[in-house]
Amino acid sequence: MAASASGSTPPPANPATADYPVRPVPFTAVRINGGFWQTRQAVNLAVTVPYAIKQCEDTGRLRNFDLAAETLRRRAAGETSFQNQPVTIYPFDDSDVYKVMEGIAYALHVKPDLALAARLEGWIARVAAAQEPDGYLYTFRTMHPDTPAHEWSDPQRWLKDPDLSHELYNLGHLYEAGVAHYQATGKRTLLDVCLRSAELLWRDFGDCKLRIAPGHQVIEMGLAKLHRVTGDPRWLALAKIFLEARGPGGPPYSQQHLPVTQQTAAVGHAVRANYMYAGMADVAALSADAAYVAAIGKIWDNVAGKKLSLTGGVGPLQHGEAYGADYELPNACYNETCAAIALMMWNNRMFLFTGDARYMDVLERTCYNGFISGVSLSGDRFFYPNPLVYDGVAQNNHGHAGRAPWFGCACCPPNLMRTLAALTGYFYAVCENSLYVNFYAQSEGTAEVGGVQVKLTQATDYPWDGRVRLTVSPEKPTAFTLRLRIPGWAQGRPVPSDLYVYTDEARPAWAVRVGGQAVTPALESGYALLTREWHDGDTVELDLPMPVHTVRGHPRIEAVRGTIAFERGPIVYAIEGAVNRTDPADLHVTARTKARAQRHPELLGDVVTLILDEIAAPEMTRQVTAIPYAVWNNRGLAPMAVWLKTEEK
Ligand code: FUB
Ligand code: ZN
Repeated sequence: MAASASGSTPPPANPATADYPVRPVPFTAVRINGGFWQTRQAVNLAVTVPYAIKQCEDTGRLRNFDLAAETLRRRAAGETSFQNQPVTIYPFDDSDVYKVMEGIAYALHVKPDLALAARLEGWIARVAAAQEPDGYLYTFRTMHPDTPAHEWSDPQRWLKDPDLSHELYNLGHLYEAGVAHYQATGKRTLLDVCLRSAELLWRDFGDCKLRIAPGHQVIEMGLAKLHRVTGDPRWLALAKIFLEARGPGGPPYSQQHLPVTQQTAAVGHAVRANYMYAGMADVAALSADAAYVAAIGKIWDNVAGKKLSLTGGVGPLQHGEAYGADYELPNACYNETCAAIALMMWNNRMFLFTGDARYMDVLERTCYNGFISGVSLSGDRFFYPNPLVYDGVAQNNHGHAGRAPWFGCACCPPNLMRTLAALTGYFYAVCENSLYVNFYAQSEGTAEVGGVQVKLTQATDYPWDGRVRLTVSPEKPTAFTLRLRIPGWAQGRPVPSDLYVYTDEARPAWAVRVGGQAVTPALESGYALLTREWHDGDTVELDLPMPVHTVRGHPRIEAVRGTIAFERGPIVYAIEGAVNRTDPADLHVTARTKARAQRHPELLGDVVTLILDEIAAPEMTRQVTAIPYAVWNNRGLAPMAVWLKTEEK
């Protein structure tokens, strides 16, 4: 298929129809217009997007594409031994450019910007110029074709992908960007690059039956998106080929130890793992493969029951950036930002399969804690690992103490940027005559239920206040079931397992009113069901009380024995040494400790803090202030802890 520089090629013909039973309301149909996520999204657009663009340009990530293009040009012109050297460290640096492009595409939807759109087209032209005539795209090899430019790649294409070449990983991110750009602009400039690349994959892996297991997953989700947007069954078949190529006998690090349908626990590199589970969900949804669903269901039970940090982070081991053994959840954990993002993707897909709120409960926990912790309030400083304890000095953030301006291995910042730009895609979903409300946030959106457009307006100060006023306005009176997620935390369960429990007795009841009248809806799979004929302007008021909870970990989590943590609503709290003039490691929660919530509009971008009275400190009892975990290290370096020792041993 020929590239279209003008972007005037007609749109793909047959978008795929078979898919998840529950369909997400696209992020483009929902707009955040106040509160917590508006602040974070505004900073993302105003600061993080241009910052990530500049980093890709200044660090040479984009230049690698020009160098590859130059090699192609000069060799085609007869300089047959011409080669360029990459100007960055890793062969997967191409993927950062693709993730930033995807984020820009989403950002253009949230806020149209002609200059940004033009800049993106300029980048696309540079990427397209680096693509070899047969569709191959991987700058480190193309610019330096005679011998490997990096020890991770082989003279032959694909052969080192099961190990570390990241050729297919880069393409997975390229495909996600190409689809996002096509959907944002209607232009095929990047999609055509993707399709030329996918045609090559089909020739090599489909027709020629080369079988290798991608060393770093994400190509599966990328191919599923290509399939969705084009309706071409080959892209789905390729995704399945790549999944079926895994195991037995390969390294657990990259989930190649067993065939995917025989895997029952989360192992190895957490980003690879979670991307694979999400990819399996996509392939299962698009091809009705029950064996995949059964496998990821068991793996999910293993993660939610034994491998999830309180902050919703996963992959605690620095060595291998990996999942640990059951209950191996150290506080000085790794919990890469990308692993949190991948976990959100996977949980969203589990929800779309089942319509069960527990997956959204995990997604929410990750989102408000171990995900958004990855970017500073200023939008230009980042965490790669997201530990639950910090000593105030360690250079544990890939060589930096505290939040870093960027990384040599820069997977996390652009991943965070693209996720935040499209966050509203998690808010609502539809299945037949049911409309699911998963996120509570000041916003307005439109969902289509049974062919009828339904406008949804939320007025709320969530996550600081659990009262939500939802106005439901169908374009004509329509009967359907509104499913309001009643978070596990509002039902006395921090997580959908026994991994963490609340130790306090506070269990205030949640309540719903429709048109001002109290109702007692049935609860099904974590949703309060409101079935009626809805009329323009109908109101639903949800009240999710937010007492301060104390949390204890499962006795088998060694690191948190004899400690407790504090939560309120979906927010996990941390004690930061700077304001409290002490190392949280020296503090003890006593039987007399009382916690109360206090709103601080002027602090840390507007937060609710917890005032903890009667905390035992060396030689005295005192008051300390806990802040939301996600905003720690926005005021300089200081020790931090989520889990505090209790007086009783
Ligand atoms: O290997 C590519 C990316 O770099 C991974 O997703 C991250 O964990 C980091 O290792
Ligand atoms: Zn990362």
